[in-house]
Amino acid sequence: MPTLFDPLTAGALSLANRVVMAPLTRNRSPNAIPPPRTALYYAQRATAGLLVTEATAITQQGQGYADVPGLYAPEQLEGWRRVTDAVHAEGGRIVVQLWHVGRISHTSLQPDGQAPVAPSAIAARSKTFIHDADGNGAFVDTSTPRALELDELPGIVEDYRRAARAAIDAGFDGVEVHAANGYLIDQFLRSGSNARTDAYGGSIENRARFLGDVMRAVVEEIGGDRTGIRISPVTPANDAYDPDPQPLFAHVAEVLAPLDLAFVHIIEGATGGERDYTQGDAPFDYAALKATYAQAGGRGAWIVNNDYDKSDAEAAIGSGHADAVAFGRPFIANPDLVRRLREDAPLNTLDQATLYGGGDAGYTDYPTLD
Ligand code: 8OZ
Repeated sequence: MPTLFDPLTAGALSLANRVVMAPLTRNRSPNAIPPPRTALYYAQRATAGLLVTEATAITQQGQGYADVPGLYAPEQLEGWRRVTDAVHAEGGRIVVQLWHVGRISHTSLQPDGQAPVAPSAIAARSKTFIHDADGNGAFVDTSTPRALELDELPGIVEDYRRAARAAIDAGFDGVEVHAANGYLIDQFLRSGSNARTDAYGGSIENRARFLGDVMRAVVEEIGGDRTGIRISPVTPANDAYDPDPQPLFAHVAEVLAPLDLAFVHIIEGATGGERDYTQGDAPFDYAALKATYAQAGGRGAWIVNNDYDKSDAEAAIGSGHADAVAFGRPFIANPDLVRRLREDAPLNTLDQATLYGGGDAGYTDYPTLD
């Protein structure tokens, strides 16, 4: 029976252990360019079996928050090259999370101050973080989006493809497509945000079509064995809602299965909250989802996430519930989390005040055991 500290092959990625660093938004990339300190931050955490970067916008239209990084301008890619070089120098593996926020944005962040785009013109009851007219940080309501025209969708799929290619060119070992937490792909999936009457709305098959288009384009470009996906079947994050997630995500599993992915990464329950949170009438059956994926021929590592501690993680891997476990907040405060878990060492506590925005404090200055 494997343990948390055994190696794992995930497609083309050979992981030294099964402790994954979850994607964590830190809002420390002014002008969407990861600064030099970001290379140090990820390199400090390179003993993780796999690092998944913070969500990274594939285009300016995909931006939804102040100071989050991008993957579409040369200076952004140079910033990421510093990161991948630093992580590889430490022997780590790193994939970038490809992000389009859809309606979770604000006109002030969009090209020419336009409305954000979404499957339908339904505003999210959600906040985002921007710089106001005086340059001060402010939490504001997300802007009402406009519905994407059918003929705009292939262009966004191409944006994902281009970003995947740029990621490999910048030295990443692969990509994780962000299909979770109420952002664009998830907005298409869930009926609460998708009221389309064309081939991308209505039935489960139609609502999952955009996800399939994006995943096939990325896989065609860089290979399934360097591609993963993150989903969150029941999270209410960013006003995500669907009354019947079990059949919806069973279909998603069937769409993903033929793509020979490196991994599927699942947020169980409410992102950053209760793991047993659910939407719909019954508790979500994650084992059934995994079984559907396997029966449909799905490959790669099954990574679970959300508030796991060492004993939960060992149990999940020992029972076959998962192949690897992603840790989020504990990795911010503990660069040497793998060693601390292995040695049952105490964990540093997270400083909430330095989570979003700022410089080195609460970013690169958390102590290791040495
Ligand atoms: C926290 C703050 C802003 C964005 C997600 C990318 O929830 C995020 C995010 C998290 O997936």
